[in-house]
Amino acid sequence: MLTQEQIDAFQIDGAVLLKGVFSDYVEGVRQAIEENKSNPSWRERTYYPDDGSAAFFQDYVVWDQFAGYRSLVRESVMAQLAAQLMQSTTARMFHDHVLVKEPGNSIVTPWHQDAPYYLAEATQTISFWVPLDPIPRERTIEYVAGSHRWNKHYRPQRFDGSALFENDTAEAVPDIEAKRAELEILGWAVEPGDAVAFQFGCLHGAPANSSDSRRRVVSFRWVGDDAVFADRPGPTSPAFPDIEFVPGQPFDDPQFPVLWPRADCERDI
Ligand SMILES: O=C(O)CCC(=O)C(=O)O
Repeated sequence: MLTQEQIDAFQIDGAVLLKGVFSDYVEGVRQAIEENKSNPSWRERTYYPDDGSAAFFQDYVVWDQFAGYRSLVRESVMAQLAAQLMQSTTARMFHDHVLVKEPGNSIVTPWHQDAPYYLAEATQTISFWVPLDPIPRERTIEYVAGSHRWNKHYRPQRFDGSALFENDTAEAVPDIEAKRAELEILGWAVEPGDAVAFQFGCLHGAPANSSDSRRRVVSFRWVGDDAVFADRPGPTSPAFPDIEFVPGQPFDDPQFPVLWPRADCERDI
């Protein structure tokens, strides 16, 4: 399904657009978002902007609780694409992140990397950022091409600008807006059911939703063969307080199932 150019783009740039790969799952995921908003998990973190503009709903680790998310994760080609793009023999589901910017929501997703605040550490990582609404180029997520290869873990902040870890001495994220002309910034207009696949270490950010349409997105995170438990300076985001782990040990827990190769793949041969 994937071309070598797409695999190379993911490996070299850290982000690649995949057109229409999940189109068959759009209605199910839209329905799951409504069910999820009515029944959020304990990890839900919705921002209500001070300026009174509409909410930015976020929830995490709900992929196996709502049928529309679950069928996309378990039944679509996502696990196989993850393995191919990561160049890994396995694809392990890590978690999901639901990101709904309601019409007019003024929150800009700041430039950041995901890797510094995750429970997993790996070179084989991938998120599929899956839009459920059309998003034009000027309002879509953007990436700094190649930044996953800078060998940096910048200091993580929450999307409201607050520090994620207390007393974190890591370097702050550079001022990407000021450096736009020097960097290669990637971003694509997207349609429901497209996906942008990107590495956990790739710097990314997204504009506010200045439109009168919703901007519904779910990101699905996966890791490959080389994932281990990470040592972070505080609780990770999302947090997994019930998991006892040893940093550096293989990233293995029933909450993170290996979905590629598929258990039923004999039937596909
Ligand atoms: O959609 C957004 O606003 C940000 C998404 C993001 O940071 C992610 O999926 O890691």
